[in-house]
Amino acid sequence: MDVKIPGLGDIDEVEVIEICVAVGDVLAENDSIVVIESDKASMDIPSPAAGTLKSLQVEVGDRIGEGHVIATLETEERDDKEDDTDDESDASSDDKTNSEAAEEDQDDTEESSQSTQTASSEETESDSGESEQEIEVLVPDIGDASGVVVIEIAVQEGDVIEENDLLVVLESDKASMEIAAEYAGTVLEVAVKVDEEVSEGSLLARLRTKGTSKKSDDESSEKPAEEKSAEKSKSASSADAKSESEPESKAEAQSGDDDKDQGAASAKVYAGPATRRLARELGVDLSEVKGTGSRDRITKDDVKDFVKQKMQSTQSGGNTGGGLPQVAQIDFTKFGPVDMVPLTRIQRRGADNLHRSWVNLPHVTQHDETDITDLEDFRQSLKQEAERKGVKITPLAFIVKACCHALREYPNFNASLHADGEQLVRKQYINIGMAVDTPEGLVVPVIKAADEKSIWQLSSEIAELSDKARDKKLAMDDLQGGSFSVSSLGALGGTGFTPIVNAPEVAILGVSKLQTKPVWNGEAFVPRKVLPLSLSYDHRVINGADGGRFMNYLTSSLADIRRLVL
Ligand code: CAO
Repeated sequence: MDVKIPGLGDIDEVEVIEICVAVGDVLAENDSIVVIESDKASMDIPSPAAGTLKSLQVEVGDRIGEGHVIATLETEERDDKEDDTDDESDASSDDKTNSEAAEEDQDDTEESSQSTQTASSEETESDSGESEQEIEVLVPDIGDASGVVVIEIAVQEGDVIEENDLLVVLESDKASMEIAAEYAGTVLEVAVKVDEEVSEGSLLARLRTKGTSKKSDDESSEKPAEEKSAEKSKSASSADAKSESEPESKAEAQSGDDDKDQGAASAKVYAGPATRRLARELGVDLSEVKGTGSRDRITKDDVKDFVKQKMQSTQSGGNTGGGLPQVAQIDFTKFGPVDMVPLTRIQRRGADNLHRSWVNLPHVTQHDETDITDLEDFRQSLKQEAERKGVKITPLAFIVKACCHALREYPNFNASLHADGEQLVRKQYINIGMAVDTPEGLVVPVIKAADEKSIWQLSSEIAELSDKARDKKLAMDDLQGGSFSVSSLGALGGTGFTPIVNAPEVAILGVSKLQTKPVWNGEAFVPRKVLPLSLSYDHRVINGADGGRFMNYLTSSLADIRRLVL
């Protein structure tokens, strides 16, 4: 099937400005093949059917007219027909149908372009003696396009505009078109909104003009009235891609209020409709994209490259707009032999989570110590009973229990900052995440409803979850729903560390190794078992005084565990 340039209305020649496909590509119906541009509009030429691109008959820069064959497509329908050698005539009639369709397109365009109109009220004379006219700017001939949407409005009511100033930009499936003012004057009304769907003849705006445009004056001296009216309409509503490519146009050069400037700025972007559509879908601001097409036109590939670059710089922790400098990539083999050890999936995911938390949350860590001599005496006294029950009881169960009490007392620690940054989501449940060191990396299973569990239950659940974590038997549910976390390095050592908050939680308690220390009791130094604690929190939610209060509550609960039954 030959793909041809469809009817172009009153345009004789267009330039091929972008080739969107390559020979051999498998195309879906309506995939863009090329983008053409006239002095009035740029337009995608879509594939009329699904198929494989057999050849391309044009290059960027070619100037071609209506009916020109731009590509040959092998459609599935055609394949079937080629298999059936008796049916060659069907294949040629297929082509004929295509060219007939193009002719029909052209007929439609010509017919509707004649019906384009700009209605005007009667001419009046202003106080200064100058003639004034009220002009209605209507959507012009938009060919067979459907679903034409207003994508930009460059003026607002009361604006004083010059001839050729941009008024609105429309976009259909096939083209974007700029509607410019034919006359200098004042905007009386903008009758549409961004994203509104319009069709041929819809009212876009009303203008009060001062006299007639220079162009119309010139034309009026040589053309009959009806012709003048039709051409005036076309001009006022011209799909003027020229102003996309020529930033010196009046609309763009004009300075004025902010809205207007914004409209003009976006009009400066030189890109075709498919590119604009893609940019909108991906949330890309085209004014940030550098065009590599002819005359710096932004192509679809430019938009994709822009997104790719953004993604890569985010993933590599590069300059993401947050001003984070990239860590230098160094070839360490220059300094000696190295081993490359792949990270486990858990390590990679953990690294992502920790990095995300670290860069997004302003962390503060507060350190304190608590005397858990009595707690330890009590724990030791439970050992035999624990053995009978088959439960190993460590300080961690008491620490989790004390945290639950502190979280009830200070609910802001058992919360998350809402995505809108304006609300705190306080959780009524208390689920404690527990950092577990496994050969595969760090995992954080969650003790659900920890506040409702006894020391025995907490002890057995801590052991059960850490065994499951090390045996890789945790279910998804075991890893979800935490509202506060505890990370205990007590069995390993250390006097304090900075745990990273497990966002979107807002706080985490780090536990280091208890040590027997001499503690002054008012009369003498006595040996006491002292446990170091480190509380990290999201400073957007919790301030230092809150942190201090939470820590005091926690240390006094652990120092005298009778408080946990209060
Ligand atoms: N001080 C001194 N001894 C401690 C202690 C502390 N703070 N906490 C625990 N211990 C003791 C225990 O009592 C136990 O001794 P006994 O066998 O004599 O009773 C021993 O250390 C081993 O305890 P454990 O580690 O088996 O059990 P736990 O309940 O203390 O901790 C778990 C369980 C899963 C938290 C732990 O095994 C673990 O994996 N910790 C590492 C967490 C981690 O990697 N955090 C860093 C994350 S990055 O922020």
